[in-house]
Amino acid sequence: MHGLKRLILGASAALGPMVAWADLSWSFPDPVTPIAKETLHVHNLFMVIALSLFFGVLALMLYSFWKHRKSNGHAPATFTAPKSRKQWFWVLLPFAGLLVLDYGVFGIPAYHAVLMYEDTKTDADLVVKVTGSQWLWQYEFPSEGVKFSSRLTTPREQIMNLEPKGENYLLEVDNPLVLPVGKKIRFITTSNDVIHSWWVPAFGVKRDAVPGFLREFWAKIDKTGTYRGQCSELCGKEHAFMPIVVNVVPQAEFDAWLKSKKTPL
Ligand SMILES: [Cu+2]
Repeated sequence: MHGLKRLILGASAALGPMVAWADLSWSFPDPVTPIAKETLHVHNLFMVIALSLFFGVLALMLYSFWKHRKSNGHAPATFTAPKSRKQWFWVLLPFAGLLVLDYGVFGIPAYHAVLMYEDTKTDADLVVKVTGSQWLWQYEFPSEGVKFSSRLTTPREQIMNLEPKGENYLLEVDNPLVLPVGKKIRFITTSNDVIHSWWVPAFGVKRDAVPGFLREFWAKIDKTGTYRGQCSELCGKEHAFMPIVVNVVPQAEFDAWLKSKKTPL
């Protein structure tokens, strides 16, 4: 069989099952905030461009190897550097192309996404303070005087493999954070002890909770539902056991929940 043909057949045999296996649970969760949508868009754009470049260059190289092979009468070149204008042009063209890609095609959307991520100062409808603690999360609505903690409820038996694991294994808590849908929420995060990190993938936000510092991020969640996340900064032996659960509900339901949290039991 011909070398190139064999190579193409081999590559498609290797990639074919991968495409069939590409199950969406390996992909990103559905984005529900402007930041999550923006970062997913940026990711997809970059991937398409980077993969096209990769396969384009690879195809050009393979074609060149095959076309200029020794058995076809080709001898190695003797020059060591470009000399003519035409050679310099072909040397500098990819370099210029990469500069445009990096600073323009990739740089501008990436810059826009970072600016958006940091836009916490203006027009927030609600402020939530998130405090990481070994090994639970504390949530506070400072202007409402509401404060509570949120702990893992997965039974130890499931963790020790004595019982079958539940549907939301290690992603379930006693007191989920409740937030209103469609409102700009400003989060302020800090920690009581070591560095933790508050991360809900569907919101597209992940921010370290650093002791002695206040850090910020924001989310405007478009869809009601239950969203789950985890501490994503190694914070000690129970790092895996401090999940995040957020119930996003309509404003009226949120108001009722907040009122019930204010009432002393
Ligand atoms: Cu932690």
